[in-house]
Amino acid sequence: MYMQSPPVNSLSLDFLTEFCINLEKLEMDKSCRGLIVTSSQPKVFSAGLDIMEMYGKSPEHCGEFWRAVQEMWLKMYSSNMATIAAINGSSPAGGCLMSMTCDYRIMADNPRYSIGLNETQLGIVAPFWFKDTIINTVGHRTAEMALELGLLFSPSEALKIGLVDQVVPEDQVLTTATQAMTKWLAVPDHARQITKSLMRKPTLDKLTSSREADIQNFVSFITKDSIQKSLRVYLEMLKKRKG
Ligand code: CO8
Repeated sequence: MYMQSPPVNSLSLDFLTEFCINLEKLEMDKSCRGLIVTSSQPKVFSAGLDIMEMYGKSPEHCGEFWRAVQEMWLKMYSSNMATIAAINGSSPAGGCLMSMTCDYRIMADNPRYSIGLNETQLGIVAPFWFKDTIINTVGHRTAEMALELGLLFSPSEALKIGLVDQVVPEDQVLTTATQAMTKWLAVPDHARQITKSLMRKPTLDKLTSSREADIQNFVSFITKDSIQKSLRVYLEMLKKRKG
């Protein structure tokens, strides 16, 4: 699946809705056993959640948006398909989350690209299921430090802490992903799927059983004046950096 939402594949409500519809189609297609997610945008895998969906929006809109973010995570993290993220560009915050929902991550070896959960740098807090996902990926201590400091890692640093599984030259990301997929698909589907569920179900169940409360938490947090101010400052910084 190629993500194609210029300029930076930010995860807007529309984008997430379409992403989930396509994912569901593939999930129901019994002939599709594996999914490689990549970006057709140069330099960026995904810039994470679309900040404009959280800035200056009504509580109702924020709630609808957050439900779509939850849905993407739930569908990806529980997918029956073998999933590989071919990370051919930067992947901050929600982009990092999306890649962590996959079974395997391959990143382009370009020191200008970065990946990580940088939420605290924006003055916002990654919710418990973002935290659980990164703990499941890199372990508790590394996750704690990465989350508190809002660290973005270069590909080689990400490889070192296990945030990605392989770093390869930029032009080999997709071919390497295809080779890796062969390995994942060599395992009988039912055995791989049940094992994946054993590993991930407790984490998935936590959100499934508290979706509404999580939406309420998000809405009351993100609509606070102080948080809106942090988002404004961050957006201005993004524009300034560009200039
Ligand atoms: N949302 C909306 N717009 C964005 C975003 C975004 N996440 N990222 C970039 N843009 C915009 C820029 O403002 C710019 O807009 P314009 O053209 O109008 O000036 C345009 O996209 C292009 O951006 P850049 O010029 O910066 O593009 P580059 O190729 O130079 O850089 C990067 C690409 C590295 C992706 C860079 O844009 C970047 O660092 N973006 C910010 C990434 C980020 O911090 N995302 C965090 C989003 S929050 C999240 O995902 C989890 C939130 C959890 C919520 C918890 C609350 C309780």
